[in-house]
Amino acid sequence: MTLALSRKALSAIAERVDEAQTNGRSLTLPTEAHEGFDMACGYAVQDLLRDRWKVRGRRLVGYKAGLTSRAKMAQMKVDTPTFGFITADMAVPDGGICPTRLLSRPRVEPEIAFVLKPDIAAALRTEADVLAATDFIAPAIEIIDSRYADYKFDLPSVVADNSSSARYVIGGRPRRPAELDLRTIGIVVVQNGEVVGEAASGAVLGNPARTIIMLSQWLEDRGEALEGGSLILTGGACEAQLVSAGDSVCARFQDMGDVTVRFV
Ligand code: OOG
Ligand code: MG
Repeated sequence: MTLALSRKALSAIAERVDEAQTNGRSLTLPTEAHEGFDMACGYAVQDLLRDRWKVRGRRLVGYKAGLTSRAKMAQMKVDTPTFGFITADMAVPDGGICPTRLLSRPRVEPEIAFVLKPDIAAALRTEADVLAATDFIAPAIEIIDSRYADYKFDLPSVVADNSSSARYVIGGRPRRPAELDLRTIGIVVVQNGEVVGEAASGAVLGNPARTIIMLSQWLEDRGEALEGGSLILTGGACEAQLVSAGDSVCARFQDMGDVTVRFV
């Protein structure tokens, strides 16, 4: 496939995104700076970013999907889910502390996380395939960040910014898939003692397992395959909330326990 930008131009963008992510700096949108920057360019930058991370020894542990719920699509004014990669060093322990110094505009969102079994089928096409391939499901808070100044947002640029990934907290009480009805888990987000978000797990594509089907298909289309053991964040179930130093956030998941994080 021919891309609208040269490999050199895409590498230069990946370098700038990497620098902004590492140091909490702001960038202009690639779509404003480069004529023709589209989704294919966004994913090409994301791949280059992943290569840079690997060279630095950052360990990839799985994937994130974004914009999989109506609430998130409406909040960000888009209608297409996106994907990204997550690494071991993005994890914050449950009940732990998340420094904000290297984040630009952190936001939190509650997500259902899946951890796949070590050996899984090459392609997961149905909900039953996903559940059979799942080791356990855990509640999560994703801490997203955008490196683009003034909250500017468009899909190709966000994809180049690894779908706004920054940190994640996995916690609560992990459950086996057979113990849950993934369409109806109640989720409440509490920030500094106030309820700021509510959803049912089915807000994510009717059933967050469908995120994994989409992810599996997306990987297959690009000649890759979902790896056994992957951790997958299935997408925010309700609107993301801005956070800053001093905030405490707790996401309460029905029958799955709480996930908490404090920002400093
Ligand atoms: C894009 C990332 C979206 C989700 O769960 O919907 C995402 C953004 O909102 O900046 O992670
Ligand atoms: Mg998310």
